[in-house]
Parts: sequence; structure tokens; C-alpha cells
Amino acid sequence: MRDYREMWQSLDMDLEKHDELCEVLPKFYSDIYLSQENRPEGMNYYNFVISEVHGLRIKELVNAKAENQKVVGTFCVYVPDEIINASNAISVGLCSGSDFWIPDGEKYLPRNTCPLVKSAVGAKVSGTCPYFQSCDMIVGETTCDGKKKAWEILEEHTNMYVMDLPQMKREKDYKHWKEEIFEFSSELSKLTGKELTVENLTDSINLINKKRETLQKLYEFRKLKELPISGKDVLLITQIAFYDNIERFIEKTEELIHELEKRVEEKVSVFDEDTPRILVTGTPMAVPNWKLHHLIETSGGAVVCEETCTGTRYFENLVDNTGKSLDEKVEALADRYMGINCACFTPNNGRTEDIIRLYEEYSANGVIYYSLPFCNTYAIEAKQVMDALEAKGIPVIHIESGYSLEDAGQVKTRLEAFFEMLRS
Ligand code: BJ8
Repeated sequence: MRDYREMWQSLDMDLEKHDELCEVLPKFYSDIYLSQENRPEGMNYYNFVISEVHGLRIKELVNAKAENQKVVGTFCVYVPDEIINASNAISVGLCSGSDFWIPDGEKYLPRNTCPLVKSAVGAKVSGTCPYFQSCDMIVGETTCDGKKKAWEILEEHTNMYVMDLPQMKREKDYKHWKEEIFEFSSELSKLTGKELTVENLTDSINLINKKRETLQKLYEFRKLKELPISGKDVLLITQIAFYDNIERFIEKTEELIHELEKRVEEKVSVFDEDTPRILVTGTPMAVPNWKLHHLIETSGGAVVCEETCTGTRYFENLVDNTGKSLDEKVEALADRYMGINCACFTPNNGRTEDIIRLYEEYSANGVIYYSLPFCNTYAIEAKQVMDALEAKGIPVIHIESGYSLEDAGQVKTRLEAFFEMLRS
């Protein structure tokens, strides 16, 4: 990475501490990603993005801010990117997947809080994440308790806005979410000086639908018998989709898709034929949380799909862009977002149905139910989901694991036993 110290300083970052973080990431990435054999050439773009994750992309954000564009940070796939983009602001996903930030998070939060929340708070309060530092507004949402209370802490450090997400899916909840989207857009227009119009929202929905369609096309390759790309690589691409420039992301991912088509013609597969195909379901995996995928794919399995917010929940449904008025368009947005099945909702039977459908669509052999420690919503929902899968004869195990690599050996042993069972 080039020297960006001056830029980081201008973002009021703790440079010394940030140096410590920059020291660990390249080796970690190289061990997990660059060690893979037979990767598609197109993955070089995503390697480059990660190598410049605190450099070039931040420079782009800083330049955009100099041109009076605003940067808006988000934590949840319910926050509508279409509205942010229509308001001429840049949306960046802020969920944090690094162990590095947890000690700072624990200065503010109880230890028995999920690592995603601790890491996000730690990233902000330590002043070591240039994405947090670049944000003109950070949008929280009322999902789980950990997140809700974290917003109150972050409010003391940054400009927070919280969307009130319903926890049920009744007609009045859809209406409420539509109102929340309207309120969010008027709050954003105060920040950006740009009103939401039918025209800018139509363009924005088109663009973000296109991004989601590109990810859908990418995931189609994972349904094939011969897998031309690893699950680990697809996870990385989905994670990058949350903060890369949208047009460039689409272009580069389309290029990769083209390469994968050729690989399919040539019957190139990155896994042996009898490798168990795994569907992962559960809590999101924010950069650089590549742990479970890495352990699966170095223990004899292949991840073919993620029913997570860094997987299908992010891109499966598109927004109906046929409405003529602003009201119709925002209603279509509310409908699309309320179609996501997060464990924060009750009841949440749609998620179990999604898992079973995806298991079949991706010809999976087994399911790994993944939850971060202290994530009660996903841990509690595990029993209901696993019972339903077992009733259908679908093999499933639950793995609860945080960001630290301390339990890697233990997890690996469980995975190997599971894959052995699937093979036999
Ligand atoms: S839509 S999954 S992104 S809320 S892992 S912080 S739930 S204690 S991230 Fe999520 Fe939106 Fe739902 Fe998706 Fe809380 Fe659980 Fe931590 Fe979580």
C-alpha cells in the first residue's frame, strides 16, 4: 500500500495504532486467499481492493467529500442503499469483522456482547478505521439489542441516525417501514442538500438492482457440479460489494463472470469431485472475517451458498421499479426490504423456508448453522431451523465461533467429522 499517512492524519486517525493493524492484515490475507490454487485471474481485482482497503478507496471517498458529496455508513442490509445513492451520497458498509478492535469495544460494552458489535464500536472509538472516520452520517437500525444500545454509545462519537425497523411483518409494519424510509430520505436531504425525486430514485434503483443482479449471476456458478470459483472468493466479492464504487464493482464482477463462463466450458473446478457441498446460514461475516469459510475449505468441504447478510439476503430480491410516483417507488422499496428474513423478526419462518430452498437450488449436501457468540437471536432460532432441516433429512451442525483463531483447531475437528459423515 502506498503512503497515505497525510490522508489518515486529516481523518483524525490514531496513526500509531493503525500501523499495528496494517501490519497484520497482509499476512492474514495472503495465508487465507493467496494460498489458494487455480484461482480465476479476475480475483486480482479483489486482491487489489483489499491491498488498498484503507488507501485508494478512502482516497476516493476523501476526493468525493472535497466535491461536496457525503459519505453515509451503514450496518445492516435493511438500510436502503437506493435512498443513499439517490441523494448523491456514498454508502459504505461498516460492519466490522476484526478481532483487532474488540479490546477497544470492550472498554464501552460488556464482554458478553457479540464480536460484530464490539468490533464496530472499537473501530470507531480507537480512531483506526478510515471508513468510520470518513462518514458524515452513520445509520443504525433497531434490530438486535446489542446494536440498539451500541448506537447510543456511538452517538457520543459521531453523527448517528437510527431507523426504527419493525420486528414483525404485519401490514402496519410494512407501512411503518415505508414511513421510516421517507423520514430517512428527508434527513439525508438535509445533509446532502438533494431532494429525493422520482427521477433520481428510479436511476438509483436501476443501478442497485444491477449490482444485485450481478451478484445473482455470480452465485449461479455455485449451483454447478464443477465449481469454477471457491466459496471463500465469492464471500470476499460479496463483502467488497458493500463499500466499493458501484459501477466499477459491476464492471469488474461482470469481467470475472465472463472468465467463469470460459472455465465452465473448459470444465475447470477448484474442488475435487466428491467434495461435500456446504450451505452456510446464520450471522453475517464482515471483512476480514473469513475464518469459517477458510476452515471449511481447508478441511475438505466447499461452500456453495451463504444464507446470510453477506450472502443471499443482500441481493436475492430486486426492487420493483415500475411505480410512477415517489410514493409507489418507496412502497416498492419497503416491500423489497421487508422481504429479508432476519432472526430479529418474529415469527421468522421465511428464513427456514429460504434455507431449504437454497439447499436444494445449490445441491448442497449439508448445512452449517453459524452464529457469532452472544448473538441471541440467531442462537435461539437455531433449534427451530435445525429441527425443520432434520425433519427433511438435511444434515446440519451448529458452529458458534467468534473472530479469534483460538478455537480454529476445535472447529476444524468438528468440520472434518461432519464432512466424513456426509461422504459416507
Ligand atoms: S439483517 S443479521 S445485518 S441485523 S450478529 S449484531 S444480530 S448480535 S448483524 Fe444483522 Fe441486519 Fe439482521 Fe443482517 Fe446483533 Fe447477532 Fe451481532 Fe448481528
